[in-house]
Amino acid sequence: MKIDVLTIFPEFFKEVFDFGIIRRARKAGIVEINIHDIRHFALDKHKMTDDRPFGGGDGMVMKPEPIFAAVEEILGTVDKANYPPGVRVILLSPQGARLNQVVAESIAHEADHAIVICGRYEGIDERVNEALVTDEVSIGDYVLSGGEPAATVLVDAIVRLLPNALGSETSAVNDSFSSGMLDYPHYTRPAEFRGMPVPEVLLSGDHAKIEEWRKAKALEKTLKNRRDLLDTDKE
Ligand code: 9D3
Repeated sequence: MKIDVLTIFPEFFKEVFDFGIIRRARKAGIVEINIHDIRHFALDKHKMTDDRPFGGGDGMVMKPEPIFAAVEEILGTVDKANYPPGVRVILLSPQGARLNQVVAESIAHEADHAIVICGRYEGIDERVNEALVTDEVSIGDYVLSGGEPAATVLVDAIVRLLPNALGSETSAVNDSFSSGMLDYPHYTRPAEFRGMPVPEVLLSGDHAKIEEWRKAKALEKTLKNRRDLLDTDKE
């Protein structure tokens, strides 16, 4: 899979994709991640990427021309109807559909080329959305300063789902949200730490009882922290 990130802060991504699963996936050729400076595609001599909003109001809006130019150079077209199959142009915006595991899976499994556009300022000229974007995505209901931190989250969620990205020691099958339930609590040595013992059942060697305990604890935690995951008709 190829992922191209468009940003006015390319430095933001200097090291963030250089660790763990993403680093290994890049080294193994499972994913190629390129960061592009939107300013590089600005047309005017001052390399302006933003301008004042038509209709008035506070703040600045990202201009369409540099983003169209970037997508045209990367894809060879700005005609959404004729994008090659497997192309997704993803706009990260507070107005997007909320990212979840199903969205991440649909991108990881159906796309071989993702262009990720990071917004800044108050927003992006809506013609970018209309003409270029296939998926408008938010990572949740809180305010970020821009799309860049959201892009790191999206890329991470996608890359770890690519075939062979998770070495043999890890598995995506048991992940929270795949099961619709949060994970059970984990413990390692020492068996007693600062007066806090590990639950005795985990030391018992009784695997049926351990399984039962883990299911109960997962349910308990889900009820406490994420009641919404247990609702029968979600979203
Ligand atoms: C005043 C209205 N605000 C929109 C809700 C303005 C505004 C806030 C934050 C405009 C842009 C931003 C920057 N955020 C993102 O670009 C963003 C984001 C987010 O803020 N939360 C969750 N997901 C995302 S994805 C991109």
